[in-house]
Amino acid sequence: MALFVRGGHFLKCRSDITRAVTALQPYCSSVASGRQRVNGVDVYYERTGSGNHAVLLLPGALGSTRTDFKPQLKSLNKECFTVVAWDPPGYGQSRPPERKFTPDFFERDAKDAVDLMKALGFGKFSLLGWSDGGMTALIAAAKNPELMRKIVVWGANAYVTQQDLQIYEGVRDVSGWSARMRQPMEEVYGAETFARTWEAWVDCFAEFGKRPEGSVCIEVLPLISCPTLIIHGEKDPVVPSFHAHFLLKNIKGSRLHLMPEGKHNLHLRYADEFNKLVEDFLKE
Ligand code: TYC
Repeated sequence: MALFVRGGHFLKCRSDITRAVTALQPYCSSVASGRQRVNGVDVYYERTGSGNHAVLLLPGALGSTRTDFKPQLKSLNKECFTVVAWDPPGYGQSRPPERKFTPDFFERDAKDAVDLMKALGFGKFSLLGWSDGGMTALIAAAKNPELMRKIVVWGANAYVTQQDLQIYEGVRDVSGWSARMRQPMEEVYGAETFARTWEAWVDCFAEFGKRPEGSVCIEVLPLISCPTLIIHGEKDPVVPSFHAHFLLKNIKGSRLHLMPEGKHNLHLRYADEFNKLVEDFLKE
């Protein structure tokens, strides 16, 4: 297994990781990056902190460590937590392979996410999932209760309605996106691959819409038994708030925190508030 520290330092074996990352903290960014073979794919991940509570950050659709989680990797408490962020297979720097949006892609991501954490040597861990990453986290938690400490999901939905599908159709053509939204993705994928992959994502959700109740993961929600925090931005234009209320109702013992000014990217726009909220929940 290889692990790279940003800044060019290369570490060969796992026994070196903790010591070397800790030693580098005073000199440079303490975020290390590495690759781990998971179910046939070289999965890219970043890692920071040395706390005994391990946490995996799961990005949104086509998202990646680099585009989605900078403020969390920078500022989540490094003494309490060991924070890992991954690029799911086919996203970001976990390419090749090319991303395939088969009907079971969330289940595959959930298995790969859990297998990554196991391969990195974590026994029990928490999941923090944004949007599509939230759905992946819900499925992973439902299927692996013995491995879960806690989960946090935000901007997530367990099913799609016709209203949701209309929203997705409205953003199918990425040439209509603002440069601010489009550029980071085009930097990761190149313009042509990004446009094509995004359309494939929209097509896949249109297929989910044909399932009973438009389910993405409704049936697994009752299997979630770990403490669950749902966060939702009340001004989220792409995932309406009723989705968060549905999750609250269908996940035992879960709680919902609404952010009145939050949109879909609330963890980036209100990073300090978000990080504090999540840390408090994870530490309880
Ligand atoms: N679940 C989607 C995601 O992971 C939600 C979304 C859809 C966000 C369309 C933005 O333009 C968008 N990102």
